[in-house]
Amino acid sequence: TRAAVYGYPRQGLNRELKKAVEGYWKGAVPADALHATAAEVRSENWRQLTDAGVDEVPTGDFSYYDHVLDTTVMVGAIPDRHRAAVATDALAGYFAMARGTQDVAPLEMTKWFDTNYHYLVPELGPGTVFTANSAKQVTEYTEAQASGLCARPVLVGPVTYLLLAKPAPGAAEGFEPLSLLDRLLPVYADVLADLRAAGAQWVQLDEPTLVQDRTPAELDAAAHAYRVLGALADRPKLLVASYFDRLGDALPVLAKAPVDGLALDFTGPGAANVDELAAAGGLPGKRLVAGVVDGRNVWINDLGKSLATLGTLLGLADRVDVSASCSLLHVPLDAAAEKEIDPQILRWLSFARQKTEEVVTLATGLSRGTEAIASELAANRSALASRAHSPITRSPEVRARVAAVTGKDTRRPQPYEERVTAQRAHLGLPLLPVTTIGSFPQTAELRTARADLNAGRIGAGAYEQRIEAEIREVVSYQEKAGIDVLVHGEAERNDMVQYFAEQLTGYLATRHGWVQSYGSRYVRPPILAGDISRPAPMTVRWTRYAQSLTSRPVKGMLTGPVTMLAWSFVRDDQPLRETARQVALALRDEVQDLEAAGTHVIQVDEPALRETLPLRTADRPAYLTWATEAFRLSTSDVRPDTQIHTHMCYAEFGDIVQAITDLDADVISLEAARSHMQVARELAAHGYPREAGPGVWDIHSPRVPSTEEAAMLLRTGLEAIPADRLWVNPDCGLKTRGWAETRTSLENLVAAARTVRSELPAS
Ligand code: THG
Ligand code: ZN
Repeated sequence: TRAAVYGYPRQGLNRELKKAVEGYWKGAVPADALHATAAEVRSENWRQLTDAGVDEVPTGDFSYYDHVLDTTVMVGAIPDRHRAAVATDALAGYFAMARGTQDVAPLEMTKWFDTNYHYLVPELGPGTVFTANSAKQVTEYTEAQASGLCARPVLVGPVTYLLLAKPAPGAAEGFEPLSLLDRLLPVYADVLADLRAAGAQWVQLDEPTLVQDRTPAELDAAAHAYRVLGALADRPKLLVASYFDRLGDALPVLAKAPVDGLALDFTGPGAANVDELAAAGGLPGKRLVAGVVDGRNVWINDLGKSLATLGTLLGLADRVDVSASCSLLHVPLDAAAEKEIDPQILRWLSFARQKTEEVVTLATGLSRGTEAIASELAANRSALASRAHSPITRSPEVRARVAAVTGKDTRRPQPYEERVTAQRAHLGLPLLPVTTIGSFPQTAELRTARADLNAGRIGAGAYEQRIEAEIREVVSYQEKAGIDVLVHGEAERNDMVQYFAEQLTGYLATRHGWVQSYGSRYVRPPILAGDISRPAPMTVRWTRYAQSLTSRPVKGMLTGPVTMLAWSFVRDDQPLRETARQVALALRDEVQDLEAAGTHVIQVDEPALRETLPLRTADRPAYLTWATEAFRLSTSDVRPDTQIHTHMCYAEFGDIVQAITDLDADVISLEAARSHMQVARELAAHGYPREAGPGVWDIHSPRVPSTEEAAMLLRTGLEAIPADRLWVNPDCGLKTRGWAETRTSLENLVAAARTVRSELPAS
């Protein structure tokens, strides 16, 4: 029995890689120095893994930006517009594909399954010519081998690579990247041969797209791919890995394929793989790598339970090895670095380093018997018991309150038709009212003030004065600009999820718990560790202050329960629905307090509603039911004339329009500028019965929209949404934009609203 890992965090102990990469972009770090930093991170990672006792370390999982982009380079699928840059300077060209340049657009970025990692979408067309470029894979393998390690290169598998791709610009309607499989397989064959020549015994091919619903044709393609690769004469042994869910119909396909091993996820919904594997007749003659340690959450493993699973699996395969369920890329590096977390709670937590140790312990237990790991098992049982019985995870008050929730608590008492009349009378807004999503530019001074507060260089009083000064500026600017529904600008928040987490009991913040979000950008997701309650109001002070400065309505700004869960590490000891209800009740109290403080417009953002959608369609209705219910639980206890807004970003709403309707918000603002009001049409097509503000300014780009351009978008919007239901707003919050472009853009938005209002027939 061997202990294996598929991937490890890439940033280094102190995010050295981020600093080197961003330094290289600025011209401050030469390419050589960047390469040297990268090599140090890799060798430190391998050292940690081998010190912990891992028998097979991964190579090729490391990346300067993204491993799917690395695969695009490996197979030579460079989009035409980037070819010249890549030919001139491979490293600069690589980053040009990731980030774009003045002249050339980057590859599109999207979420890696249902994680918070984002990958760069390959663009493939009928004319794509694949060529093998195994240099990165071979170099990293050779590097590990030279350190005397047993290494296993990890590649994105060919089927997954094609299924993650989108048709290149100009590809014919209906073109499917998967149709390129027979052209891609020879390139994989070349890479496998190169790795074999370099000495690799095993190579791992990751096929996580096979855990999603796949058509029979796609399953045939997978069978074909592994028939072809399996039949190669000169190849390493092939381990086909899947993760994030059960394999379902793909399991018998891979079990029958002429490959040497499968790696399966046995955590969460992947637990169903045990029965599916048994039903498929097991893996006679093959190696099974069992992902029994959850690779994407931060809780310690139940070692006894995992050993039982492993024991069952021993009867189903020729040989069983142990691993985490997926790459450890999705968890922070080291829980031991969190000196500020209560040691009683810290023993419940397991980050990449600790998960590696768990994998090794389980492999030892499986091969040498539980006596060999007796002390680890005892410590594990004690930590699990402490978590199960802690007052932190079991608050009788919170539990009683959640248990008392009834359907009535999740419905606004008045139908929408009554509310809209009361709200219009109360707010007295013009047609096409102008608002923003909530945040205003986070200036360097604000960030300095927050850093000064955290370092104790300034006191809370001085910090609060600084925030109030910023609010005064933001409010007076919005009045002058002619905006109708104002915001306070969120100067006091850095990451909104972190901001709320810090104020809720039961939530933990980490100090070093960085996880890669995309490229050089990282987040520190807070941890939903215990039962959630709100000891005191969280936002009322700032919203009330802003409202005291103006007679126009100021929106209260909150983050919704689904997004709070999606951008945190969630509890694994109760259903998500339960955690969502706890968070929703805390937000419900905040909504109440905002209303009592005179706030008549309250926005509860759910940018993550779409991205948390389960991978398999069969699991989606249950998710959407609890998700929309949690939103309503937080927003339904308000007067009819209090207007509830919500906001969502990163488009693709088509499949959740019904869920958006089920939120029962009065107004929704959506990202739309880049999809040219496609969103407005989608809402209209589904008969969305509420007010909506499809964004008319793409805030993800530094371009300032002209008045005429914004007016055109509004006119298009009016074709789908009637004038008395259309709002005017940017796509998203403005915190990443500068003040200069924000001023011009918002003034253009107000001018566009005035122009288009004047074109409306008098009613
Ligand atoms: N908050 C949280 N999770 C998120 C988002 C968020 N996940 C999805 C999406 N938004 C990810 N987007 C970003 C955008 C910017 C950054 C990270 C993720 C970013 N990070 C800073 C960096 O790496 O330099 C660090 C920020 C910090 O100091 O906290 O810029 O909005 N929770
Ligand atoms: Zn947004």
